[in-house]
Amino acid sequence: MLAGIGFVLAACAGTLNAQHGSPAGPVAIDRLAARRTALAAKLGTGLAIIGSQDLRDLERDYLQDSDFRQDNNFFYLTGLETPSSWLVVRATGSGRPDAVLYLPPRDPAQEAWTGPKLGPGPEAAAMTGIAEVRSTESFESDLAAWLAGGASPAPSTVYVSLGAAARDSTLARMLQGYRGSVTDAAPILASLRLVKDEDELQRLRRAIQITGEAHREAMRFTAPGQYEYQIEAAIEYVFRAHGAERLGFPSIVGAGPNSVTLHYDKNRRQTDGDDLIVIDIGAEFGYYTADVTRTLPVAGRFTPRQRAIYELVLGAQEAAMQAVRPGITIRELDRISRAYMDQNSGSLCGSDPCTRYFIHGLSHWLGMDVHDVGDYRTPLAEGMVLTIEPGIYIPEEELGVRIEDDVLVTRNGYELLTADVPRAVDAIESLMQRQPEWVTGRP
Ligand SMILES: [Mn+2]
Repeated sequence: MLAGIGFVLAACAGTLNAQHGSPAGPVAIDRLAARRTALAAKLGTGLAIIGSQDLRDLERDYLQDSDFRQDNNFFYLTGLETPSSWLVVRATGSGRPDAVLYLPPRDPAQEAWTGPKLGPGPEAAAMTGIAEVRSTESFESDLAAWLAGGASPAPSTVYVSLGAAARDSTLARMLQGYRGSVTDAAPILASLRLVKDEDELQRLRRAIQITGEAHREAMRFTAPGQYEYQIEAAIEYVFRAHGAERLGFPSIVGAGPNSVTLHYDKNRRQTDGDDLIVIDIGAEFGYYTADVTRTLPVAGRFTPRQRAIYELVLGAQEAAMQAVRPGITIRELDRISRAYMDQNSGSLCGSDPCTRYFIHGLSHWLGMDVHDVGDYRTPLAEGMVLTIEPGIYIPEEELGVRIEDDVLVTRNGYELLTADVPRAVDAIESLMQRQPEWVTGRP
């Protein structure tokens, strides 16, 4: 880290955008335009204000691009990673919505530290398909004019997605004199994001592929005596080597007693040959995250007891998965999975079925957030992506099993996006006999 000498570099041309060179590439502008049109169609006579994220000040005064992640709603509608920006969208009744993008003016002194930033101008217009790009300096006066009506009728409702929470008071001040209603834009945006378009599916598929490769490496790599963090390191090496820019969530690598803690992510234990290890991981690629869990026998072979519990969980997962099709709800899938476990537990967990050890929900939506936005009462429809993840956790035996896969709802059923990550006992055991390919040696 350099010390703070106040020099100024002329900003270089080109590479004006934080996402320039992103392994995922830019979002196609026709996709972005279609998303804004879909949003406008839900606004009626309202107006939407969508804020971006601000830079994070992790190391006071030394801002770094790598700390920055754009707000999901702002990225969804603009494809931009520019901080401290606003998007305003309004329906016009003529098909094409009014959209105005506000970007901060460029700041050469700051750019000397954090690199060139996209500013207001034709380049931003070309990247987003939004013809009207202005400086954030005119945001407040423009907004006042819109709220007052100006050339067109005043909006009946203002829908707000803040992006950065810190701007709550600023926006509240700007909206002070406004006489219509102000409401949260989140439910509308969630309903749009729940059904993935082609660009989103491409990103999700890649995130899932990378996560699958990391799981296969973890199967080859894992051996007794390793620390959980060493397995975590092998996984995250594969993520980064494939261009994943972040973790979708902290990697959960929990062996033995830690396998029964649902969100254990300290990853400190030294593994033992008798352990099962629950590995729940997701690479983030181009703002979309995978979420895939496998449970392995650290020694490479399941004991008969571990195998019996594992296969019960697998059966409960299959039962739910086979039922995935448009029209069914997550609540119904959850019920199918528990009914399977009720009927197939035998005496594995004593006189009561093992279902009492299945202590979390079966599914969640997946997308830009690992627990993605969307109303859980919504019946499944083509283009939605969800996880299917039953589990059994028996603390008194230090025995936890979770199996989690990612499923795309299709017109007639589903596509298993995680099909190439071994799930059957034999497939896992045979891959565990192999040597690691990405990370050499077993520390
Ligand atoms: Mn999950």
